[in-house]
Amino acid sequence: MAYTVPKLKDFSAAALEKATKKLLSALDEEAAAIETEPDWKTFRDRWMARKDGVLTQVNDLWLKAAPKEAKRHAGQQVNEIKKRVEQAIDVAQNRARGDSASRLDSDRLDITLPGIQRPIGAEHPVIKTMNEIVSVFRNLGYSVQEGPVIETDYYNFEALNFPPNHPARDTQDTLFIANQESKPQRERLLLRTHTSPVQIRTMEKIKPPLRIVIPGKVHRNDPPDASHSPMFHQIEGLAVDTNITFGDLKGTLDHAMKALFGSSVKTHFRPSFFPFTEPSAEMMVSCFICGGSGQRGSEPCRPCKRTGWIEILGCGMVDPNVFEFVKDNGYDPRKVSGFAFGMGADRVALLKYGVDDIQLFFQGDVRFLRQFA
Ligand code: 2NM
Repeated sequence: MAYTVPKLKDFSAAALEKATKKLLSALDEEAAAIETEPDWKTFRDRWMARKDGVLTQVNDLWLKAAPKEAKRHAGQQVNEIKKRVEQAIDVAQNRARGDSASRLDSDRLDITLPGIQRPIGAEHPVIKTMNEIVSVFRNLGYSVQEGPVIETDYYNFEALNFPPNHPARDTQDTLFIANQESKPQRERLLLRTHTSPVQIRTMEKIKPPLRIVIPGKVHRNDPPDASHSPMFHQIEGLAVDTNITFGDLKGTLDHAMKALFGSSVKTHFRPSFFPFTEPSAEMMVSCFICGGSGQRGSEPCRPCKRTGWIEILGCGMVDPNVFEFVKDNGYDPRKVSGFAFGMGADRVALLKYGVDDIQLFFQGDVRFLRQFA
């Protein structure tokens, strides 16, 4: 007859111990009879089921029902029982598994079959482009820094000279994390709209002179089309030292473009505006598709729209207001100066590979991606 948990009338130590002994011998007997996994599952559920398992019943009938003066001893017994039941279930499981495995080993495992080959994949064209750009700057002595994609308002805007409520913030359609209204504005979280917050984080950590590049994912609330994606990739660079000039900026970026697109490309700078640089510029490279002529044979050159120039990045001299936020780490705007630049890695990849739709980079279609392997 299967064991059932008795109600106790007598909660004395002797009576409890007698009842425990009886329960444990039933446990051992049932455990010894287990041979297969289904046996074991039934056994486990009979003893452990939260609703009406033997342990639950023991807890209700022997511990909860015990009078105050017997509680302590009943508790110890119930704990001991619980430990023994868990052990018995473990041991029985190992036996049930071992038995079924040894019966089936020869059927289910043929060690002479070849293994399953898993394709190892290849570098994504955008990552490949980022690595190439990074390596150009590493060769100039720049180091690589990374930082969080979820940023605070302070690092993404305020410390970069976008003051609260300043209209410059409207030019970057920011994705905010919801339900942050109870925090002070500078602590509110958002998806970084550029990798510039990492420039601030790095200047807080490392004293000048500094030469860094920052590759990474950024987000903006732009509707997707052939040239926009709400998630895209940026590479920014920053050089800070005594006496860094706009000439250093031009020489560095001109060299980088020649390394990336070929030694015959030319660069051209025209005035622009960014909140964190003054003066600011957009840099064009001569079109490496048509060689700057604007024509491909008798056809107009598409990538440069017949202008012979392609806009490739934004840059400028770091605004002294930005240095003010990290002045205490040696970035006194009266002593140091610097240049910074930022470019879209996806856009560079589109141009480099002659792809006409940025969405192709993010749809994960292997027929597209394997062409870059
Ligand atoms: C750009 C264009 C111009 C830039 C400036 C800074 C910092 F933190 F140093 F002020 N980081 N990045 C910058 C300047 C970025 O991207 C189009």
